[in-house]
Amino acid sequence: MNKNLFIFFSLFICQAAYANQPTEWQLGFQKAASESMREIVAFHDKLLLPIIIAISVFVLFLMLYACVRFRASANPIPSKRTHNVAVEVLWTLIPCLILIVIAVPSFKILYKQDTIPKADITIKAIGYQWYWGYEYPDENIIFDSYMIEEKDLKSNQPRLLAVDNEVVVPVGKVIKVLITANDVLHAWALPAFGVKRDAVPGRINETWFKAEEKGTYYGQCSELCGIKHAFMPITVKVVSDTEYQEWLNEARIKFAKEEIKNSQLKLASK
Ligand SMILES: [Cu+2]
Repeated sequence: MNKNLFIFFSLFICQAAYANQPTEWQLGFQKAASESMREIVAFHDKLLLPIIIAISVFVLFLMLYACVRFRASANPIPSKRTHNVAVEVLWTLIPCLILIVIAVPSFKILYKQDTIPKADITIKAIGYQWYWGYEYPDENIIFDSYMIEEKDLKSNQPRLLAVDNEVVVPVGKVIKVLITANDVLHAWALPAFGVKRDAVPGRINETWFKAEEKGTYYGQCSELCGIKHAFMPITVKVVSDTEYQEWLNEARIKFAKEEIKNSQLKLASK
């Protein structure tokens, strides 16, 4: 009974803090971990939600009012009115004004997301059926990132979200992400950073984020790409500068690009 009550109430109560991944009975957004996402959440909570609620309440009131005021029993002779210029002007103008009020901050946020600041680190994400491949072009690092099967999960790893090779980035740095695909359309999305871009074969899309807190952040492919679309998650690990350098040192060897490995082998054999 208590559990049912909890579930019932949690449907209506907005939970204050989310992890960096979806949670059970979640209704709102994940906790924002970047400035862009904070702006998106504020735009939704402070502008869209009040407008949605006001319009819904107003329409409900109009429907109830019309049902009572113009019911058949109180109006034996129905009105024959068909037009009312004042009302028609109002119901055209007011929605236009509402749309303009929404458009201005919306475009502001969109343009801000679209303008990529000077990048500290560039990574490239390539969508494949059905996993993600990553490159750090400046570091000559390349690796694939597969979902971990349920039977192989460790206790702290979430189902359908954890991957074998995570993307590692330092905290507080501008990360530019180049996104493309090798076969069909995919989309690289990380809700906590407010990032989502289509991965299109033969084309490179760009986006960026600046993580504000250390932690592990989970996202998923967000463009229906085939039978295993649900099984190509995205994991980004945000770490401190020194931890990132340590990871880089290991990754440069472990995930070295083939041609570099070959050239090293050639050098070694000489
Ligand atoms: Cu997909």
